[in-house]
Amino acid sequence: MTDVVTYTRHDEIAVLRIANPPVNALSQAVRQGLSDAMDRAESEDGVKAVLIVGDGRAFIAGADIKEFGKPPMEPNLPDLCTRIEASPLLVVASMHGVSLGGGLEVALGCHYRVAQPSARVGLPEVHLGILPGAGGTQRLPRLTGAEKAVEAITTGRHIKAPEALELGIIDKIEEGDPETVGLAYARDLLASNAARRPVSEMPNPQGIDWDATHAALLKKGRGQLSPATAMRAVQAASELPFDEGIKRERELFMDLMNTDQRKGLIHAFFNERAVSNLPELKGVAPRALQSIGVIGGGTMGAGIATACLLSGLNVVMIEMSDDAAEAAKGRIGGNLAGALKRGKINQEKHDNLLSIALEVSQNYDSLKDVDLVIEAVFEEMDVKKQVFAKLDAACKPGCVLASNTSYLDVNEIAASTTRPADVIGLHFFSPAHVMKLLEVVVADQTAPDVVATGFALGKMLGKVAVRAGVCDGFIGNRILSTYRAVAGHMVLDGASPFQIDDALTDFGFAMGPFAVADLAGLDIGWATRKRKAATRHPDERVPTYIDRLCEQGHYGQKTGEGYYIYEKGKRGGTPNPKILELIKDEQQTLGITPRDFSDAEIVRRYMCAMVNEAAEVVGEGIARRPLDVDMTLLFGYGFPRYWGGPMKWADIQGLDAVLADIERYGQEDAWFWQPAPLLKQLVAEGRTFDDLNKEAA
Ligand code: HSC
Repeated sequence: MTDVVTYTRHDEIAVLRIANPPVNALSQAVRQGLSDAMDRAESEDGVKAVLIVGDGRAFIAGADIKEFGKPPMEPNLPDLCTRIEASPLLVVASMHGVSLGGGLEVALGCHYRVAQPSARVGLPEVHLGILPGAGGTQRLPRLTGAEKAVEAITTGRHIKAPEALELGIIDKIEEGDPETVGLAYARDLLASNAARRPVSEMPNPQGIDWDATHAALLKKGRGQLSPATAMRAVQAASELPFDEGIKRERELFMDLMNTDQRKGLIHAFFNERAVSNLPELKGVAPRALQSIGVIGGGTMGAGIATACLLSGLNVVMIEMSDDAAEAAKGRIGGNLAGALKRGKINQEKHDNLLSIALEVSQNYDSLKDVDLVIEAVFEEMDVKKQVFAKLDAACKPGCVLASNTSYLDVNEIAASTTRPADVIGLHFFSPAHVMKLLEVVVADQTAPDVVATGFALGKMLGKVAVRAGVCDGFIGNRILSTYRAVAGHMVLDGASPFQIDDALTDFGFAMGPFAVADLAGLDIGWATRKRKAATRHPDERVPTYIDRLCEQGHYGQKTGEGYYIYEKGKRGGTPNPKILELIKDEQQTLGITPRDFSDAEIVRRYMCAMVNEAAEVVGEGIARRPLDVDMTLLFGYGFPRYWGGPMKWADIQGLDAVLADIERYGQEDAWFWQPAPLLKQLVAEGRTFDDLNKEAA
């Protein structure tokens, strides 16, 4: 027996308790412990039933993800589930907290399942790029039917106990200590002479239209393989005897295990958690946070206020006039109505948030008691400085003064106050109550506990907070401007914006760069180009064909015309033929003979530009670790999660191959394609970005 599984006798019942904190993952020691304990229960006189329970906060959260990619160790999980199910004893699972992945599969290997009312179950393996590989795809559909199993397995969603009961996944809900509840249930079953009930012996579920479902899943997954592959395993449950179905599940599981997508998704899983673990913040307590000031009630300010309200913080919003205050209240009200509609809050909470937790004022004195204030006014340094001078005068000592600037110099903003140590950048992404990313921008003099407070706020709001240093655009927007630029270069050289958007959505991006530009408003890029024109390097290639469209008052989605034409009532747009004409004119003016691009070349150039700039950002310390870049792009820029982020993508391609391509592109445009020193160094040393992540851990 191992330490992580204990065995105790309660008359006729042997209790197997798993204690492998924090979430009872099924490590080799746990699997061995369960297997040994089953042997012991079966060999001891008088044992008639086995009860499996978990210690701490969960029954079992699944296979131990840290073991993936390492040589397999016996006993393997599918065999363990089969072994439990084949026991001549009556086997019961008493589930609390979460029973996920292999955890639910162990429970499905038991003959009966009782759960706490608050318990949740699920098979979330597809989010890790794999499928339930310990019989889940074969046993679950025998209980729920194929359609419900496909839905549960391909979404990986957590199912609450009442629904799990309705679906037949569990047999009973009972509140109380899980061991006490499980023992009582096992005793009842023994008293009523209940038979062993192996799910594998239940009839095959009826089939559904497998091919149509497979096609729909591929489309919905935007290139992600695991949901559609998992569906094929459920199909096997419907069409094959149990043992053959298990074999098919194993084959499909191994296929997925060997994919880059599995590596990318597991990288995302661990680093989504690691990103907020900053060595410099160990032992640094954040300042108290109860009430938040928000300056400016536009889309961004209203989104920030909504996020704070929904997380239980009081909000004081400052606006400049009665009309602006009313409009701000309206925006927040609209956001909260959305939360009400989606069932995130009830009517009473909605009303209280608007009438009690929110105060909209035109007077900075109303901020005197707030703990942290976030400025979300017009993106202009002078305007920001004026606001910070007022905040400096109005806010109490120790109040954190934050700017939501997306690219301005936070050091300069901080220097305009008498308390630069209290000043920080908190860069939200629009809509701020929806988007998960928060860049915590640390200026030269920002105090450590102010940084810790930025991360604490991120956690309270359910955001993925990433530490960034000060530079134009911080981590995300700085990298964005580089890969956006290479898309422009490819248009000048012959790829159409529509081909580029399609190639990148096929790669897995939520949207291509030109559709994004339409959404953001073409006037924004136009203004930036005008502002930067005077200081632009002579070798920098900047397409200006789109300015002709802006001059005619077409700014993208908001005016109905941009790269695409948008018809009222229709989702998405259709390519605007004018664009190709404008591009042709510019190519002629510049003397460019357009050439063909393959989709693969488009993706490669786009990704190489992204990785090269990201390596600069890490090399300069703007991002501390490559994983900070990966999480920024995943949670703020629609980067496909199954690639893990641009740095993980580069590691998977091989950094030497990425560098070689950058150097080759540099033969055409030496100004743009300058290999980042960090990239060159890693290639010379034979190391990867992930090595840097590990060294920083
Ligand atoms: C699986 O089960 C595969 C099987 O179907 C088949 C295998 C067959 C193999 C066949 C071979 C022939 N493992 O999230 P938190 C850590 S795949 C290891 O902050 P919360 C986590 O990293 C698995 N570690 O807490 C963190 O560590 P840190 C399917 C795991 O309360 C700590 O626990 N299961 C782990 O917000 C706390 O986590 C899943 O996908 C695991 N399985 O959420 C479930 N799970 O403190 C994944 C967690 O060092 N887990 N950790 O940072 C979750 O969804 C969430 O962690 C919970 C807890 C909801 C469990």
